[in-house]
Amino acid sequence: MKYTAEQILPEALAAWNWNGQVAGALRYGAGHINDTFCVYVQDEAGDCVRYILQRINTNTFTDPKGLMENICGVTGYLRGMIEQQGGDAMRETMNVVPTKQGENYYSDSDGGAWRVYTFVEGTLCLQKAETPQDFYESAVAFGNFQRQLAGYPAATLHETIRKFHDTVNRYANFEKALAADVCGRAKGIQAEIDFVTARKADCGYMVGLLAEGKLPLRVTHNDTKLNNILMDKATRKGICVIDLDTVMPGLAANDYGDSIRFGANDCAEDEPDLAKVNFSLPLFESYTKGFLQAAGSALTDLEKETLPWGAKLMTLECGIRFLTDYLEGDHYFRTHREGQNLDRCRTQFKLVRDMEEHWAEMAEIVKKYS
Ligand code: ADP
Ligand code: GN1
Ligand code: MG
Repeated sequence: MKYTAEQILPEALAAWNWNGQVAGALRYGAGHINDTFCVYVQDEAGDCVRYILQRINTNTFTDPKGLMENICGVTGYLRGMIEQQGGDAMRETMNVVPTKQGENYYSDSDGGAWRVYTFVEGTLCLQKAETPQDFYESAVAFGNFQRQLAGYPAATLHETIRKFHDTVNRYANFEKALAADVCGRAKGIQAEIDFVTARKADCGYMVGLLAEGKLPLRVTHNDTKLNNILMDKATRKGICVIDLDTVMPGLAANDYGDSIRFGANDCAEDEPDLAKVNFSLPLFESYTKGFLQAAGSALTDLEKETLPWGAKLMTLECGIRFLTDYLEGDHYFRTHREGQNLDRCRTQFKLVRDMEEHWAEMAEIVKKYS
């Protein structure tokens, strides 16, 4: 992809039959990977209808065809379940809008891939929980998502990013980036390097249990940030799980853990002032309660017992990924300022340290709701 998303946008817009006049398309959301736009269409009655148009990052997701097959498969399956239960499938799962050619995505002249979803109206997408109840509701939504997909034929899913949550592999990538030090940034980050190195053995804990056959592979979301849930504005319940690019077989504790990483604190992921970065046990408890209520009956004892490990390792892994990207010159995660990936890494490591200090309490809370 040579061009910016804005440069290709007119070509992409022309690939769909919009049900009216396109009034404009503006950047939307706060994702780190894809380019997201909101498209405003004026329909025959003069009303504005919104759509989500996204350029899939094909540097990250090299097989957009397989990825879209996953999304259509999973959302089709969920649609069946939602309808059976008398729900509204236009709001409770994503709906892909086909191109003029009837395809589920459009390949542009620059090697990019674009897709359109109907906009789920009447919802909120929070960057931070405003109350513990919000966080609880997001846990119920992610827990339900996992339970609903328990019967999905996992073998038909494409692995959209290989070794996505293989923490050992993430550690190895960090070591390679450190050895290469292409930007000469290693000299300023000795404390972070020491932090990671001291936790090398930890990186293998969950991967090891999986390899030994002690933990099962499940159909998981793999990117369970709070901003990947749409909440109903009126009821504030999590109604639609979005960002399904990384739905793949994975560990239940990783879905749980990635939510804790992002949401069990009251700071931004890239907060530069570490004094403001604190792991919150009350939020941890809210999420744990919701997740176990929704998905707990489907989990084994060891899956439940290792939930704190999921929280710690998803946080450590994400910090390692931010640090690796910083060393490599910020080519993976979208950045808006100098040093942003290093700030992101530091918040994650501070949270890991806090979790280590509260390890016994975390285990107690998980036990209470198991
Ligand atoms: P990324 O992979 O870059 O995080 P997402 O798929 O999460 O991209 O989309 C980015 C943002 O766009 C979301 O956080 C949400 O605010 C909004 N969004 C995505 N899909 C929809 C939808 N179908 N309806 C309403 N908002 C959406
Ligand atoms: C990315 O796409 P987005 O912003 O939802 C990343 C996640 C990270 C997250 C950190 C495909 O998620 O793995 O945890 O940033 N997604 C991918 O905020 O790498
Ligand atoms: Mg997202």
